[in-house]
Amino acid sequence: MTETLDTPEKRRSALRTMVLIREFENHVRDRFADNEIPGFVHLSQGQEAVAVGVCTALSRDDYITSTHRAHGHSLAKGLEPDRLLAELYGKAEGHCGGRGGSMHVADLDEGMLGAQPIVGASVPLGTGAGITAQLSDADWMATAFCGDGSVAAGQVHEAINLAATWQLPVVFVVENNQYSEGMVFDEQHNVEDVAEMASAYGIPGEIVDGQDVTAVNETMRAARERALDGDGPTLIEAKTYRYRGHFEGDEQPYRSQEEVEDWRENRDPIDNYRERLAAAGELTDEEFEAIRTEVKAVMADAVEFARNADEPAPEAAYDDVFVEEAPEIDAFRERMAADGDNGGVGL
Ligand SMILES: Cc1ncc(C[n+]2csc(CCOP(=O)(O)OP(=O)(O)O)c2C)c(N)n1
Ligand SMILES: [Mg+2]
Repeated sequence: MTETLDTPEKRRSALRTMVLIREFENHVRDRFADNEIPGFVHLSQGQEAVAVGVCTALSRDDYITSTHRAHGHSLAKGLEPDRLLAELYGKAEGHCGGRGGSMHVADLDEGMLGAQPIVGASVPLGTGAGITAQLSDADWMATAFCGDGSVAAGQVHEAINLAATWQLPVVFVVENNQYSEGMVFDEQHNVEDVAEMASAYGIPGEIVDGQDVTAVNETMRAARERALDGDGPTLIEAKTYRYRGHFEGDEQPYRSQEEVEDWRENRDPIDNYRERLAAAGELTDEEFEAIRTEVKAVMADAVEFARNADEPAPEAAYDDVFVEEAPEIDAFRERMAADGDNGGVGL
């Protein structure tokens, strides 16, 4: 990771990750339709270049925060498809022991701070990670993914404003897929581009073609460098499109299937990148088929893994809910008691 896509090998690897995300979500679509996966799922097919372009620009130590549409971000950041799928199945081997599912998956070791089903909540979480980075003089930064719908939520403005004012090492990536559930972008916003909003916080706002993995990677690398240099946040608006409904089962009365087909036919991030690599003489049809075959085998194994994984023990529902030991809080209590003042804090 932290890569410029500057060699054929790295470019093929980025293509493979996009194919993996597409294939992962094909399985989620089908297994959800079969009632094998509980809850709700939101697919990101069509948006793969944003996840991969951003995450190839990050180091393993950098953190991301995500939304209800988190499968692509999670895989691009390095979560393994078998454990991610097991999490969606609610199994003990999943990243959160099966307690999170699609909309709450997190893996701190891989720098995935969590999917947030509350629209907009990924943004203050990213700002919080930025505060930690700044206070601890860290050499990592945070990236908060959010959707175009989320920028109408108050907490998003508070969090970006704070990050800008304190020059935190955070990048805000708004995936503008033009819809917020069934609401079209211009029914919800009085600006043409989300990037315009950046001027309200005094930070750069960049618009990037979210169907072009190279462009996303370049924009993200520059923003990350700026963040790590102490120059504060950037707001990146990636123009993109989701092929599936808002959730699986959405009948999509708010858009035509011709519109969806047009994006699939003409602006597909995988097809376009594949064609670009082929035109540069870096990818034959056989090599692409080999990528697809390998990814299909990985996913067949992942499905088997998820299906056969153990159900969590009922008592595991209480794991990670309460803090067992909190030396910082104990020390704080003692300090307050010694001062004879609890500072109004009800501890
Ligand atoms: C605070 C809050 N309000 C409403 C919802 C219901 N809801 C879930 S996703 C969504 C739309 C989000 O749109 P956007 O931010 O553009 O993300 P996208 O679904 O397009 O990826 C809404 C309104 C919610 N989860 N949280
Ligand atoms: Mg949206």
